[in-house]
Amino acid sequence: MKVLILGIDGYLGWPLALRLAKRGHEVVGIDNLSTRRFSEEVGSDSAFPLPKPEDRVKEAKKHLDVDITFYVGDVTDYNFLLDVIRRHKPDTIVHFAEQRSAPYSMKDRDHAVYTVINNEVSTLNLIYAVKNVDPSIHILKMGTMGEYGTPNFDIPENIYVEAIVNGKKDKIIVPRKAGSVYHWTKVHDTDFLLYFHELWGLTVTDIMQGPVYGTRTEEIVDESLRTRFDFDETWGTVVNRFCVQAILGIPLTVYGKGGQTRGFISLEDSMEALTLLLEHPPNQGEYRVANQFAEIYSVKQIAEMVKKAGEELGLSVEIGPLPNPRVEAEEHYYNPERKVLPSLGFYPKKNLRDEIKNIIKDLLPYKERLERFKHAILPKTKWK
Ligand code: USQ
Repeated sequence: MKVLILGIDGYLGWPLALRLAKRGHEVVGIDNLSTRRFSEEVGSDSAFPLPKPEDRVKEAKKHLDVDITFYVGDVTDYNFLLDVIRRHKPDTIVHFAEQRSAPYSMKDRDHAVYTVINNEVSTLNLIYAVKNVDPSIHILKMGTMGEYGTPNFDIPENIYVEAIVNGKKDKIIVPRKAGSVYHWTKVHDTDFLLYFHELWGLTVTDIMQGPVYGTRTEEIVDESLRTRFDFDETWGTVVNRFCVQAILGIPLTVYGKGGQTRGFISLEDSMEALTLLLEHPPNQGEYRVANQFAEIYSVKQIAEMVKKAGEELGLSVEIGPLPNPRVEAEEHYYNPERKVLPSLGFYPKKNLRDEIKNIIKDLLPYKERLERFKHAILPKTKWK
């Protein structure tokens, strides 16, 4: 299979490139390196120093004997995207090339507008490029469980659901209620993808993924192959942040009551799930939704697990609840359906409890580097 990964330099993009290349697929990627710049903008950096794109490709060749083509460029530049697709004729295009931070999108008007323009234009460019070059290309799009918010119903794994509105039954799109400008852009992506799928018969997998955690995948066999790892208030996600806080002796920043519940997945299992979805595409012209997570936990439960794991590794860890800088339900029902991935043979190989220890162990050698960016950890971005 030939796969084009939009966003190849990111937390998920790079390990997916390694995984697919190692499995014998031809891998081409595009990235505008924006997360590197944006993490600098908030006074932070990846916990693991990142090689330049050309060095990443060389290290992949050296350690895994794979050839990856990496273009530095912007997917919001339509002609550039079109050129790459025409040149490489991929069977599948993976779309990760979006601004993926909720806090970044909530900083102010400029950051909200940037997020909307980047995310919507990249998705529309992809849709039009696929239609113009080859409408049979499978689009695998990274969405988010956060499109739905935290409704009081079991989140289905379909695009449509039957509903009775004012006494009359109809098929409606599963209701969505996002909790940040970033999350709303993912809702709009789904709306566009569905609309153009129905108009032009595009083949789409829309993945609804929960927060990802972890440092390891099977292909990361050398420090030079590591994927970026963020832990600051803007780019870090909760599990990864708590592990760094445990190392630096910062009380774990549980926002509000800590009953916020999400479906988590390890980096390794995310790679496994993505590979299954890529290697088992939907039928031509089908729109497939996949809820991608492995275990459901509340933020409070995660903090307790990180505290326990940290203490077992000799760290002294406190939990320090903070007023919630976000506006979100802090106690709620959460029960998303998950059938598509298990039907393809997916079962999670990792669990949060064990992976927390691995994350801490992998980060401990970088403690001095983490100290340098300590000031970027406590939350400053407020939703209100
Ligand atoms: N949280 C804390 N303390 C922290 C950081 C986060 O209590 O120090 C809480 C948040 O308030 C939230 C939950 O943990 O309730 C998850 O926050 P997060 O920062 O780990 O994740 P989120 O902002 O939701 O976004 C991340 C990724 C995003 C992806 C999403 C999946 O950045 O790209 O779409 O996870 S989901 O959460 O299912 O929407």
